[in-house]
Parts: sequence; C-alpha cells; structure tokens
Amino acid sequence: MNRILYSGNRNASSWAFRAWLALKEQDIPFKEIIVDIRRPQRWSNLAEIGNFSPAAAIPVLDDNGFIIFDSNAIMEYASELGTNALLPEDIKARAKARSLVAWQHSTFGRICPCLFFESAFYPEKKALSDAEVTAIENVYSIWEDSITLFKGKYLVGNYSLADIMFVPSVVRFTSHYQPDERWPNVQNWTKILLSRPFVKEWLDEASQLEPIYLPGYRNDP
Ligand SMILES: N[C@@H](CCC(=O)N[C@@H](CS)C(=O)NCC(=O)O)C(=O)O
Repeated sequence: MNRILYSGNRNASSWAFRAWLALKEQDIPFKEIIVDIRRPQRWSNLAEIGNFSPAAAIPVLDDNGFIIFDSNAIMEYASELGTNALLPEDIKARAKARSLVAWQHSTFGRICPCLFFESAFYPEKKALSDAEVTAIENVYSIWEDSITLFKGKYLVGNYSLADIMFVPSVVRFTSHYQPDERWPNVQNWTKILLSRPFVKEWLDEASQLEPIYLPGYRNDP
C-alpha cells in the first residue's frame, strides 16, 4: 500500500488529527509517519517535509506519489474517496458545513489563542480569564444554533467534515470550560464527538505522552 499520511505528535498536531480522522472515518487504508514537531527538532523535520510538499507543514498525504497537502484538502479527498461522503447532499447544508470548516481553518485560531491544543493535555489547567470565558460561550452559542437549525445531533445534520474540523477545538475548549445547560445540543454533541472510537483512539494516545509545555499559557512574563 502506497498511501502515507505524514502526521504529527498526538498531543500537538491538531491539523494532522483532522486529516487522520477523516481518513479513518472513511475507512481508507494508509500508513502513518509521525513527524516530531516538538521544538527544536520541529524545524529540521519540517524542512524535510518541504522537500516534497510546498507548505513544509503537516499533515501531508502522499497517495502513490501524488502529494496532497493541507488538512482541509486531505479531508475533502477522504470524503470523496470513501463511500460515506462527509459533506451533506443538500446545497445549503453543504454551504453551511463549508462555512464552518473555513472558519476553523482561517480565523478560528484567534479565539482563545493561549488555549492551544497542547494545553488540553496539561494535568493542571489554568483558570480562564473573563474574555476567554466570553469567547468560548459565544462559540458554544454558534454551535448550538447550527445544531438546532439542522435538527440533528451534529452541526449540519449528519456527521460531516464540519464536526471533524472542530474536534481539536472541542477538546481544547471543553477541557477548560464545559458547556452547561444553556447549550443542551452542544452538551450532547461534544459528548457524542468525544466518544467516537477514532477520536478516542487519538486522544487516548495523546494523553499518554509527556505534555508539551508552551510559553504564554499562564500569561507568564
Ligand atoms: N493550513 C495547514 C496548517 C498546518 C500546520 O500549521 N501544521 C503545523 C503542525 S500542526 C505545521 O506543520 N506547522 C509548520 C509551520 O508552522 O511552518 C493545514 O491545515 O494543514
């Protein structure tokens, strides 16, 4: 089998997590090479990725010599290659799914940027600032509205790329601040998402690793 996913450390690579998840959910066989993106080896390892992928980042999917880079492209490829498309058939639901995917992919990282994915695995979590709580509550309300609108358990009805795209953000937010009864659909959705077998597989492995401490988490000087 000549399909290789260049992935990353389980407790650091939120983008690889998404690509890996889409391939797994679609039952697409692949070999995985984990690229160590911890500092300082991160830079030399990613430079090697740059020898065959323009973005010099992970994830990268090498499908028999054909290079697909960027998590979003790999997720769409997985959706089309597998038998259960991960985008809705309905044009509006599909546009909504793509809006949510694009939001996460482009600007969502600015929301609580100090709650990076790595921090979800810290044994001791910091207390959130008022601004962080407000930002997370705002996102919970947006997720709640989408689930309500599409009348299913997931963001746009059935399980889709939109749900997969948000899994790492769900992990980093809920590990610091759980949704309460103001967001009943989000409570249910996060529970379902986090108990999906492949999500659990990745997170179980992540939680067994040495945490990766990054500056900025505790607003240290
Ligand atoms: N837009 C890219 C982002 C990928 C990305 O930033 N990956 C990180 C590791 S999780 C990386 O390789 N960063 C290298 C860099 O910042 O140059 C994607 O969605 O695949």
